[in-house]
Amino acid sequence: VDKNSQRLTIAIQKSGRLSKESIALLQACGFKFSLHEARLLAHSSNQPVDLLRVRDDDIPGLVMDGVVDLGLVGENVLEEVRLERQATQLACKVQRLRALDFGQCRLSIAVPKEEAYGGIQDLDGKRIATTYPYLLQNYLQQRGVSANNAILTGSVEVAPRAGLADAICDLVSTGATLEANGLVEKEVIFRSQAQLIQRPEPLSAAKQAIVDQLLPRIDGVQMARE
Ligand code: PRT
Ligand code: ZN
Repeated sequence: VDKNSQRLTIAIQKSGRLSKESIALLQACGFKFSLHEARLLAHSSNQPVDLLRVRDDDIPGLVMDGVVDLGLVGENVLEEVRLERQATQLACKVQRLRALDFGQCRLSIAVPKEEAYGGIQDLDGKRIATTYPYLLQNYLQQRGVSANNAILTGSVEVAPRAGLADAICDLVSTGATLEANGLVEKEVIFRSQAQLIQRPEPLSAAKQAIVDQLLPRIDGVQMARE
């Protein structure tokens, strides 16, 4: 990515739960893209705009570092990366431009259904499997609970049954995954939806003009489908 380019660069998730709706929103705002499955970069044919398609976890850092101008990412990932970068003294500022009407979910703590649960203090000294260690730690610390974050990178929901953890902290939307794994949701620690974010430093006048045109269009598209 050329930082001096006059083309506005927008990072979106390459493939996953936010990809389709991210592209659909930008298309509804009038940007034309031809996407080639294998390519990282997609140029708009009718605007000086490029899409950078990456893993969602990389989007906040790319925006915070000013490598890209805008990003579409879940607030859960944004907040986790912000806390992580804050703790490691990396740049962690972004401008939040809009909350978007997709990607809704919550980050929750769940325990096996056969376990009695009287409140968060019951997790003191327990192992909790998660891929969101900073959000979890933040929540526990504020409540004076010192749990042992068991950081797993995948299949968090099977951790209790596999004897790897006492509880989990994972994203939930319908609750079907918890149910299928014999887990019950006990604490909602973070509510999330997709967000449009912008790098902290001001944009060039040319790029700012595109953003000024984009935002009312997003509002219009979202209002129309409310
Ligand atoms: O490859 P990459 O790193 O880009 O993708 P990823 O696998 O990390 O993310 P992906 O595509 O699964 O999710 C992207 C974003 O979508 C998340 O960061 C959230 O902001 C949002 N989102 C919304 C969700 C869900 N809903 C969701 N239900 N992300 C994940 N899930 C998973 C959850 O982890 C659990 O495994 O779905 C399962 C639970 O769903 P229910 O319906 O059974 O409750
Ligand atoms: Zn991810």
